[in-house]
Amino acid sequence: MAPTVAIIGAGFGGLCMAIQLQRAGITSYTVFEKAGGVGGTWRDNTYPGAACDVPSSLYSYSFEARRDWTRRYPPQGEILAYLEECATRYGVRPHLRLNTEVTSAAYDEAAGRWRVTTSAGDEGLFDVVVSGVGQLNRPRLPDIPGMSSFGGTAFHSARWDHEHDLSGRRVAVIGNGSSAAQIIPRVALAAAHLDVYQRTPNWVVPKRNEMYGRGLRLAFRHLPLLQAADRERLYRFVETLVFPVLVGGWSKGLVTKRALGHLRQHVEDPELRAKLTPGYPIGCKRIVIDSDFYPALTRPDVDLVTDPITRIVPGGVETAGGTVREADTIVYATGFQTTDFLAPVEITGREGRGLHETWKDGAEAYLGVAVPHFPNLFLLYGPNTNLGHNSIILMIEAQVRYIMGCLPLLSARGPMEVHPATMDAWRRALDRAMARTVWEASCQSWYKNAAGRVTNNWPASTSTYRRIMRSPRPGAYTYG
Ligand code: N01
Repeated sequence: MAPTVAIIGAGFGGLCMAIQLQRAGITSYTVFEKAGGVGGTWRDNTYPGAACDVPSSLYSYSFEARRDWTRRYPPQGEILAYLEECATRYGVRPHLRLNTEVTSAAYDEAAGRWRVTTSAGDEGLFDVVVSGVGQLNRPRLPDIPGMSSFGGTAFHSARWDHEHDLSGRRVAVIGNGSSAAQIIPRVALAAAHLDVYQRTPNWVVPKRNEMYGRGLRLAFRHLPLLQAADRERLYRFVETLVFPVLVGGWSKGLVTKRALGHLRQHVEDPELRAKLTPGYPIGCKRIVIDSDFYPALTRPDVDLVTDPITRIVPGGVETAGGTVREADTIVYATGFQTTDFLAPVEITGREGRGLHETWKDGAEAYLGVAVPHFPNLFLLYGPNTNLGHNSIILMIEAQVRYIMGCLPLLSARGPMEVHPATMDAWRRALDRAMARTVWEASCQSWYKNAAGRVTNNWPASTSTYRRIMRSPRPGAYTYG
């Protein structure tokens, strides 16, 4: 009999898992989704300018390549519509439990199954649990004194208040990461004045976001091989040019030069340019890919503020030295809680072990997918599987293929649990690879936890990951 599967989350990962089960004829699964619709991060992030900074050819499932993107870098609405279509086309919808948050999953050793409890107060038993909650699903508000005293309107970038009209307002955007870089040019157009609060400058490279003309769209639609070739070409390009940047390879100088050239081209004022020049190696934080960010900062109605924020006051933002800059609106583009994977779901494995307690020194998983003492629990986009350079969908698809390969094993041999010795060997290999990368030593980023351990990123090429994820090695697991 096919195993019963609980999937947590209906974003790119959870949907991919559901679709592959469906395609394999396994319909004994439920997708629990805390929100009212599918799409995950592409449903949550609706801020003005929200778009993907990964080329569209690489941003759909390989088995369902979308052929009518309107431009090279697709806007949020198109990606969300694509995911909604996929859920319908592959028959996932009857398996969706929307507005239902999984609050806990506990492994019942006697039954060899997972007891899944939801916010609706019900419980169900499943053979397998697959987490598709991802790494960027919980907004992180900063801890700045006085935030609650603010008299205007404030919200996080991933919870955009579309009722709030920015026209005629003084707006403060706190943060300058990938989200802020997309938001700032749009807000600058709408607001009366914009202050951008930058704590650390980012490396920025231009984004050639051409529209796909009718001819090219028709060609992609009717000549799938053409689009497949485009996908392959882009894949090879990022693997050979961008990945080496992250490990100090041949292209690091080239990409650094490109970023500095982009800054010089758009920012003439030497003082502003100096403020925007990063003091850490490129790639240590995620590289911002955007062509509109620098030009927006040179507008007369936009100021870049680099004095540290000391507190929020009812009328605005106070910086070191006591200067208060007035604001009607504050946008916290301050990122996500990225290192407490799977929080706040309470996951309990064998012998009452809590997952979060197990991960108190940093989340880790064999291949990013399996954790010792947690049989038949599989993670999508789990620890050490984020990329600094390529499409995360490639990683998710590799993980789903791998988990699909585990299903016959666990059906035949009983609940499968990665061997602690396998996990130890995996950790050592990861540590060796991580030591070559730019991430650990050179800067602060969302890739690492409070102790400085890089818990989020995959330290080798995407091709390497896809190769080792082709199929599970039965000897890596114990059964029963
Ligand atoms: O968040 P971030 P994001 N005071 O964590 C600043 C993906 N993404 O939402 O660098 C002042 O990168 C913080 O400053 P610092 C992508 O993977 C993808 O922008 O810590 N500032 C930083 O500038 C991305 O990496 C797309 O010094 C404070 C900013 O807030 C990830 O999402 C598009 C502060 C946070 O930047 C997250 O991006 C958008 C404080 N107290 C995002 N606290 C695609 O197109 C934080 N900051 C695929």
